[in-house]
Amino acid sequence: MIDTKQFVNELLAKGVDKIAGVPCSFLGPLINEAQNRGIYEPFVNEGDALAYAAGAALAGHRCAVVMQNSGLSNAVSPLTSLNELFGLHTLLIIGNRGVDDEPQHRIMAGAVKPFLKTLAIPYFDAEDEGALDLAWEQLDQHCSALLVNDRHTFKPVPLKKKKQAAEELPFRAEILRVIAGCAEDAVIVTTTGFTSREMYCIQDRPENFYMVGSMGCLGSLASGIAEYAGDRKVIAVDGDSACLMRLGALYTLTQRRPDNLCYIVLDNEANESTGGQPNSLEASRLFGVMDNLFPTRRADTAGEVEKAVKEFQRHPSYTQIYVKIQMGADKNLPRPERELIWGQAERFRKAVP
Ligand SMILES: Cc1ncc(C[n+]2csc(CCOP(=O)(O)OP(=O)(O)O)c2C)c(N)n1
Repeated sequence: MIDTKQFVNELLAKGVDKIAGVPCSFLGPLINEAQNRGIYEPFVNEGDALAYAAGAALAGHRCAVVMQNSGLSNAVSPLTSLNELFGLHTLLIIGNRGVDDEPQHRIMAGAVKPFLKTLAIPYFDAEDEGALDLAWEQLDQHCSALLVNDRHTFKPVPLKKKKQAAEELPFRAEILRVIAGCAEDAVIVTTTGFTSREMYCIQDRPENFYMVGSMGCLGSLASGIAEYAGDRKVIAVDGDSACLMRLGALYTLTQRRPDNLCYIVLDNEANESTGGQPNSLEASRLFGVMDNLFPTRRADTAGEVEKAVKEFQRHPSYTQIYVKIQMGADKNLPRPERELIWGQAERFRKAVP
């Protein structure tokens, strides 16, 4: 186990000013420690964090970038054609979710090391003796990576300034319950993390599709289903961080705006599924962004969500709903079984011809 405070002290001593990135639950303590010290820079996409680090390097400063191995794919373009190309070498700290972990991590978990090798990015297992020093030495020549292979690698650090729970806001599960209750035969697609896990617990059915990986792709996935599934209505439930990760997809979605699609964003201003890390420096402006792209219904209670979804069911036309929620989920929230995830595309296709 790595002493998280000492690790951050060592980073600072080496000249790192900031730790930028997108969270992974394996990196929770490290991000908490950085946030407690005011040196965490939240980004909504791993590639953006790398580009920021490149900018900092151009200005003579150094940032480390944190990400999950699933986020490496978002990071490849700036990693190879910005940070590496121009010698703006950056230390990556990668939460390396494992092969035997949840199904969505299997391929990337096995691919990370060969992939980094192909890119000529040296990597080190974070818990190995002297790993940080070795990775740091490489920065003269390359970007380099520390792989964090376990959720217990970093010693836990509590977050000092937890956000105040806004008691009047609904919880995610309350909203999902009303959506499930008025879905009728509509398809329900849910985003990465707690949203899919909660929907699975509330009401599992073959017409549900749990998009457990590919964070940020829900709107495009839902649009593909809606446009090819005839009159079948589609209700998509996204998270704010996931929506922000590929905000460009929302632009396209609002241009396509299939009549049979209702796209709902639940905004808790955080990455709750990986530990509640913030996704922005200030209060969310996502409603304004959504509303600018397409007139968006703001629903403040479960009852208002129900009303809006029922209206969509009665008179299908592209509908966008924004719901401000508070963080909070069952500590022992089950996950859909692996067999279900492996087989869910087949199950869905049979149920939604
Ligand atoms: C590309 C990528 N980066 C990071 C992750 C790790 N991750 C899984 S869920 C999640 C947070 C999602 O936040 P949000 O969409 O706001 O939903 P919430 O968890 O708050 O319900 C993150 C960062 C991931 N799965 N994929």
